[in-house]
Amino acid sequence: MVADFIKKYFTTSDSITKNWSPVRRTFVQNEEAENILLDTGYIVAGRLENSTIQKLSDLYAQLHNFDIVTGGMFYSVYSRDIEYRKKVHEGINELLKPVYNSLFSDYKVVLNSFIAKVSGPESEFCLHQDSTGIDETKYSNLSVWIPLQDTNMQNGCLCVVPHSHKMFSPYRGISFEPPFHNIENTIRKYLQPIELKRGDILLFDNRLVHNSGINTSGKDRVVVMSGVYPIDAPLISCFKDPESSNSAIELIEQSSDFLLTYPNFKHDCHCRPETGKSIGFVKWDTTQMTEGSFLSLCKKYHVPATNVATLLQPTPLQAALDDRFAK
Ligand SMILES: O=C(O)CCC(=O)C(=O)O
Repeated sequence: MVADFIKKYFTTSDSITKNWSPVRRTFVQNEEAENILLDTGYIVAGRLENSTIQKLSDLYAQLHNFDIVTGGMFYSVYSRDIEYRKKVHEGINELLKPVYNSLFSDYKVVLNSFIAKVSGPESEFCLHQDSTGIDETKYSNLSVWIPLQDTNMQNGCLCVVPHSHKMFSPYRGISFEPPFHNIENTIRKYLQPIELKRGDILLFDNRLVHNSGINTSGKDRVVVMSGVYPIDAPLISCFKDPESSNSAIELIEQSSDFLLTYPNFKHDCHCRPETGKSIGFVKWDTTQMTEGSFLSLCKKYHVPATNVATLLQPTPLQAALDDRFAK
């Protein structure tokens, strides 16, 4: 199937950009919500009951205790303790299954996780799009992001560039630089902070360019994040040889528990995954988008510049991540 698509669309890099656009999700029950997701890339789809928020907070407290003055981002999915990751996944699943059953149908949750932004100077999370996890020529997935306390600019709310899920590539991976690397300072000006109430259920297209700023609140900012896929969609990961700028992108099909069991999402994450089955290669134009092209896309989709860029200046941590891709 992937091979057919490659033949049909991937003859030149121009045809790729012209022909690809995000596919409508069939698993979101509310059509209007899916229209908004397809259009802007995010929507708040209700709020959890207080008792569920409390139980999620209790589960988090049972399993974690951070005491780090510099602050930082901690993802349960980065842990190499697979039993802990499964405990987090299953504990959250038990509490959120009824909620997800009311929002989605014919879906699967490939990952439930906690993300803690511990207050301190090293707690920024860099500007990025999430890696491809599905064949985006056939399907779209989404992320559910639920804060366990109100989120705002002080504690590092999520910030997104609306409509940016339509602007770049269906092939993204940690082993190759994103096509907006050279224009990050421009993109930052278009970040929209999404300030939420405790328990709000944010659905977002994880192709949106997003980040979250430093937590200066003095308290941990904790969220539950879930990855939701169409039930029949295989998981894939993308790998590109970092040594060769012209190399094709390899598509690797992974088992359905990949996000729960793969040990290297943080350690050695730039290496080719040791697991999975190679299902083909795509030649994708990975040249950098120009500032002019990005600004035209913002104009086309009516994305306004915001005033938050100055509050989200790259920190030393961001600079170190940027250096990784420096030419
Ligand atoms: O929770 C956050 O601050 C950022 C989460 C995020 O960007 C991600 O997991 O892709």
